Amino acid sequence: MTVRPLVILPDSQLRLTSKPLAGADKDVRKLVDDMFQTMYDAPGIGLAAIQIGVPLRVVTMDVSKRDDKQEPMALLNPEIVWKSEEMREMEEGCLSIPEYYETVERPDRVRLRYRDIDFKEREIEADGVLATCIQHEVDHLNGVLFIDYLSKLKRDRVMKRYAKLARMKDDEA
Ligand code: GNR
Ligand code: NI
Repeated sequence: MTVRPLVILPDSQLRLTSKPLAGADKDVRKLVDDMFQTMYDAPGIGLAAIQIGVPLRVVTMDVSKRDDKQEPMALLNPEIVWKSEEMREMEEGCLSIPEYYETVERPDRVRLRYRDIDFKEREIEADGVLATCIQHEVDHLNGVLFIDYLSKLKRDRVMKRYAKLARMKDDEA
């Protein structure tokens, strides 16, 4: 198990469409292990494989509260098959856009079809934080970021700030 470096905005890998898995072999298990390690280390409540530079449709998640038992979930080839008409607003953040938070409106509930770590097909219905997180992670698999739901003005401002931070880092190196 290894903590892997996170891909940060404005890295163009974040805009890739991730590829579906054909099965869950040893390499996929290793990827999922590294993703959990990286996600808990950050810490974050979800992680898409592209955030560690792997363009595969793999998501890890754990939305359990701090003092409760951990609830690790690994989702392979996740697909949202239903979204509620009702919407909810939540403040979102992203490990690939560190220390930036904004409110995003999304469907309040979703139904998700996915494969588990044994590649068995499963379906769950989610609401609350889990529903928000699922949508945020599935977006990553399609190259979509939560800042895409903000006004162009806000998004441009964020892009500029992170481009500048990346330049400052390059200058250090
Ligand atoms: O850790 C995370 N917290 C979070 C909070 C609100 C909505 C979505 C998220 S996901 C984020 C981790 C991340 O970037 N996943 O892709
Ligand atoms: Ni994210």
